[in-house]
Amino acid sequence: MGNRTFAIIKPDAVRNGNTGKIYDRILQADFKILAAKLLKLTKAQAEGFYAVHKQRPFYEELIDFMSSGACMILALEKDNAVSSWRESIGATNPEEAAKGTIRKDFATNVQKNAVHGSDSDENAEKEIGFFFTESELIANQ
Ligand code: IDP
Ligand code: MG
Repeated sequence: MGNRTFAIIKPDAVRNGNTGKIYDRILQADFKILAAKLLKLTKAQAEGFYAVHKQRPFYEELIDFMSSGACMILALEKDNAVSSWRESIGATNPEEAAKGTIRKDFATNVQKNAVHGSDSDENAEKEIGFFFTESELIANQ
């Protein structure tokens, strides 16, 4: 069993029809999908998930955006899953994201940046636990 990370295909990417293409990137990078759920976040869920950013100037707009439409939420497994997924998605701002990264190819701007990725093993476990029960991680059983 490898490490786990948490990913979201954000509302901009789902709306633009990029879910399948982003799934391909996930599978091409050898991640195992432990669980996946299509979910429209409530404002309260988005606020809870991004509570760490509460003081940032973009927080309110981020909550509105993240609760504006369906998200595909995913628990992923791979050796060094957190750093490997961060490498696959690229920098927060797509203008700074490396060539071939998901954000470079699918993001609209720094807010509507197509995907989320956990930033540490500790946060990955917290984020997976925020949206999934252990028994929902069915590929793990
Ligand atoms: P990350 O998603 O690359 O880890 P964070 O700094 O954790 O980046 O920010 C969380 C999310 O908040 C980003 O993915 C993006 O959607 C949004 N965000 C970050 N910085 C800005 C900004 O300067 N303006 C608007 N939205 C931002
Ligand atoms: Mg972050």
